[in-house]
Amino acid sequence: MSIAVCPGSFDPVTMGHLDIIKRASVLFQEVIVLVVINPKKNASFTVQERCDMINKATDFLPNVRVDSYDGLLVDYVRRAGASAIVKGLRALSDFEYEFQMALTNKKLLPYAETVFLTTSAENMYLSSSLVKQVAGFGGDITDFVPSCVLETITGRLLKEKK
Ligand code: COD
Repeated sequence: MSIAVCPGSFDPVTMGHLDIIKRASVLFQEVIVLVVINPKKNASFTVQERCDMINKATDFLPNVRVDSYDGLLVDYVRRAGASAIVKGLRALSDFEYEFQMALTNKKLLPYAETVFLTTSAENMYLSSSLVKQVAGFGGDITDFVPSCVLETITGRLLKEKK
């Protein structure tokens, strides 16, 4: 069985994330979307909220499940029996950081491959921080996030700004 892990902060999930998850679900028999807890990052949504939103947004993908983790990614990948880590690449600016992580992960767990999926053109500019910035000022984020979680995200981010 081919299992892939799709890790990230997902604070919050965007259409860019969803596109990568959807495309990974075609390539692998099982995809685990992993909300990685980074204590250094000041998150707007709790881990549970982020997992709930991803669960909702990926409800139509039967081979996708959501989990959270607080540790080294390769340890989770090994324990899950996965053989791949799926990442999205937006622009050259992502490359150096992603390249460094991919090489480190390869060193730590040689059999696991990092698979990069290039962003779809319409999501190239999209990031969770951009969503937070626009929504925080009351801007329209309808095209940026899955519709089923739009209200949760706008509600929270507007309140946070007040
Ligand atoms: N289009 C395509 N892909 C996108 C888009 C978009 N618009 N937006 C985001 N993505 C991709 C990102 O490139 C990334 O691959 C993924 O979606 C998640 O993005 P984020 O921003 O939610 O998550 P990050 O980049 O903050 O996640 C970093 C990790 C949590 C994966 C990383 O820090 C990690 O692996 N941490 C665990 C600790 C560890 O093992 N560290 C050593 C690693 S070498």
